[in-house]
Amino acid sequence: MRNTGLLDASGGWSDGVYLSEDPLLDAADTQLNWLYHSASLTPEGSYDAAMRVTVPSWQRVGGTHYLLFVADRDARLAEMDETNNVRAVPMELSGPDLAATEASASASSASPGENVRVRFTIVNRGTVATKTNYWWDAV
Ligand SMILES: [Ca+2]
Ligand SMILES: [Ca+2]
Repeated sequence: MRNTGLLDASGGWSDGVYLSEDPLLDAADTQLNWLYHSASLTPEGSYDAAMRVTVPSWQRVGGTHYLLFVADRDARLAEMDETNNVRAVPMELSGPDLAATEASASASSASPGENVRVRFTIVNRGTVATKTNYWWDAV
């Protein structure tokens, strides 16, 4: 993060890291972590920050997502320019992809109360294994 204004930035603010499906910060994005600053930052002063973030297990996967690095995430600091506070970095989110690939029934017609034997095949067409060992399929 860098202070490109003319005055010292002080008074405390926090930066955030968000996961987004687009490069813009909005209410749909998920905050992954944040960092509070209480030290002053002189003009052209900067600091490096490192943290660990976890992609939520319920996050929709597939396609390009973005990590959004947001200075002064809750706009506590009055700045010369409020439009340059977000840096978006693209990130591919991969996951499993269950697909029903084959299905058949022992009869093509049946009446109520009658038993029919059915078979089906589920394939993981995704790029990573499922994170859980159990789920329910239904016919
Ligand atoms: Ca967004
Ligand atoms: Ca700014």
